[in-house]
Amino acid sequence: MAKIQLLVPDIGDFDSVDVIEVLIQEGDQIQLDDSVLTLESDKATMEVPATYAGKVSNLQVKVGDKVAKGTYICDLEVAEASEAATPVIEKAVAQAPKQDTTSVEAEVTPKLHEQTHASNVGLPIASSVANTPKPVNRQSSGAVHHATPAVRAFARVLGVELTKVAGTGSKGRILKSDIEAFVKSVMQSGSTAAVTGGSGIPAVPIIDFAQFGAIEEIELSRIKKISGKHLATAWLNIPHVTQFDECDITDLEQFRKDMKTQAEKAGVKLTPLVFIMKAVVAGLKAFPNFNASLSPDGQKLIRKSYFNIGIAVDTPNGLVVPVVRDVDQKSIFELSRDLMELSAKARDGKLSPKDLSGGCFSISSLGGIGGTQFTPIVNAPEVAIMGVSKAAMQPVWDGAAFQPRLIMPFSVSYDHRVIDGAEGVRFTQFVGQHLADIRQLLL
Ligand code: CAO
Repeated sequence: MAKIQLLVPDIGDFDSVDVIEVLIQEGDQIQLDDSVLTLESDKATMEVPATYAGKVSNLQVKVGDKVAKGTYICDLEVAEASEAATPVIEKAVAQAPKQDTTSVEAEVTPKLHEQTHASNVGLPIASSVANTPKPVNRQSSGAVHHATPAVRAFARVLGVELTKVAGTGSKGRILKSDIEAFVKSVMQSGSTAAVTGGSGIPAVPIIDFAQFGAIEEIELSRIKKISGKHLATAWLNIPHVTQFDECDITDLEQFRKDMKTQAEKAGVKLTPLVFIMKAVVAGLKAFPNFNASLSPDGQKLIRKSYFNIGIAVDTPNGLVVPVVRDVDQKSIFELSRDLMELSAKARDGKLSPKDLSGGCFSISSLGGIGGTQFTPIVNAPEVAIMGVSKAAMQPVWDGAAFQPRLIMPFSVSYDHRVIDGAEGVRFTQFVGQHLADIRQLLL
């Protein structure tokens, strides 16, 4: 038996594509051409086929990963006969990560290499010998269900698990009409047992609202679709805790007003947000766990020594989070200018991928609108986000009398795998104190 590394083949111009489905699991016996992954880019959904029949081991890829040509998917234990009969690409072998399997690549028969040169199809190789894989009963293994990407996408939209659907197409392939029939039967029976919202969670029941009155269907904007998926991913993957706090920004507000003319001369409009960005950076320096991301395997913390802050911007088409870079190195006026430019670009739909990448920590400010507190969703793979609400005058006891002070409520949601509660509240206290006395930002 040969052990073969299955890699992602050439997938066109994409160098980082989301894995939305892993259609195999360790121990599965799969057949040639069975789909092993479903990938989704902004433009298309595509399935990665297996170029060997064999037994899956050492599965490396999970839903949510990003893959590119050459990404190592898993090992396949294949029978010698199948190995010799199946096309492979030598180039792909060269790109494979160094594993035990690659060390035996030299043992691959010349015949196999000849086929490598002869073929433009397929995935990688390497070898060792063992038993012949048994044929797969894919439906019973629950791992692979024949359906085209369009049908899979359709099923996902409706929250239908393909394992529950009987395929009526050729070789049991699941057709769109099978999904429709399945949904119909679920609705008629009033059952939602087989309809899930992904990640195994129960989904909201499918209701035909038209039965209660007139309805209108409005397509979500592209931004809403993308941000919705990202928010749901973050919400499902991160154990969130939200710490509420408040700070006294009376002096900050006085300083901001004093600076108004100077700011206008510099062509910028000062809002509390730029001071908040500075205070957050001071907090990130004092509490570096907040300026970090978890490694994909969740075993390491990747701390960052740069300070780029994402700012949630409300646009007519939905929420976007452009990134202000190097906040630690910029003056208050420079930050105001960056903020004005980025929010204008966001509202005009002109943000570039660079404007949207590289953030360390995000701030969502609803302070210009209102509200007292809210629980922002961490912008994964960041580990924390600050939510800013509207400051209001409040009577504050100074030990002798009540004084009118401008109090700003804010919250910080964080990933509890990375940050403990005590550290969370120390961080909010630190940021609050720096906003209450902005002279500390000079230190
Ligand atoms: N308390 C009291 N007043 C505040 C405030 C606060 N925390 N924050 C801002 N303000 C004031 C500003 O000073 C300004 O008033 P003046 O004109 O009198 O100075 C006014 O509110 C409007 O501010 P702004 O919202 O235009 O500017 P900003 O710098 O505070 O925010 C931006 C910029 C782009 C973040 C904001 O316009 C925006 O889009 N906010 C919404 C973000 C969002 O939707 N978050 C939710 C994400 S989760 O769905």
